[in-house]
Amino acid sequence: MGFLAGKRALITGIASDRSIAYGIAAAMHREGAELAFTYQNDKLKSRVEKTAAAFGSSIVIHCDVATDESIEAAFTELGTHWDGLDIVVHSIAFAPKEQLSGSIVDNTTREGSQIAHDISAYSFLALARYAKPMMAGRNGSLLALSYLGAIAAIPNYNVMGMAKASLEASVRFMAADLGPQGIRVNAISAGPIRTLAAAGISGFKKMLDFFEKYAPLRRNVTIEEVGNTAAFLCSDLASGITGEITYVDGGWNILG
Ligand code: 0WD
Repeated sequence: MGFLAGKRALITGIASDRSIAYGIAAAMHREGAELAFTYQNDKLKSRVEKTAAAFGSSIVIHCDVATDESIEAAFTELGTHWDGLDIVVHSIAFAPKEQLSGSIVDNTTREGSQIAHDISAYSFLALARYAKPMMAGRNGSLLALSYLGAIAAIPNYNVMGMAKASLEASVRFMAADLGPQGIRVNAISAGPIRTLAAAGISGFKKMLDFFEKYAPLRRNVTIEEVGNTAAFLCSDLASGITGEITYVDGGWNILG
């Protein structure tokens, strides 16, 4: 029996089978969790349906985290399938592409900053608010995905670094807020992985090469490795861990 047997997990942020959320879904499925999925728009619907089917799920729900209405409707729909929820995975980020290169001071617009923070940071808190009633009394777990740009000035990551810093602060505040109700809140800070979202960051290929050359493990990490860590953090094996940012980056963040 897997270590997530009996757990129900809602997975957001699948855009392809290269998505980090796909690796997380695979690991959670392997460990015995029941899964439900959200998709952002009609373009992604059939792809997410296929993924869901591959992991034995038929629960595929629309959720664009840009609006509270969409989030609320998604949890209402989830409630028609499940009477409780143990895990929510937030694997979502977005900033307009032109915000992710060059001078942060010259290029970051007020609107670009608002969008990046809204979709990439605030939405984690918004998901938690609507998930909370379904998670009551179940030792639930919320998980978000972050990146080193939250704490270091990585070239071109720019406004997304600001948003990830906000996301990591949210993890700590949410953990303090929800801990008394038995809900844990954590994030994984993953090393660079070639996904659709990553393609929007200029110089990304160079970053992958750099990691391979200099990270302590001398290679890049995989969505399977992030998935395994996510499964652990959201399981009862990690019952004493909350408010933490766990690095799955081949050790890159320890380098001076
Ligand atoms: O190197 C990487 N790929 C890293 C990614 C390193 C460290 C962290 N991360 C983070 C990302 O910042 C993000 O938070 O992992 C998370 C997942 O990213 P991913 O797996 O790299 O990217 P992708 O496969 O593109 O999935 C992200 C998805 C979106 O995909 P696209 O490419 O279509 O923008 O986030 C979803 C969307 O499906 N998304 C939304 N979902 C609901 N509502 C929204 C939205 N408004 N906006 C984007």
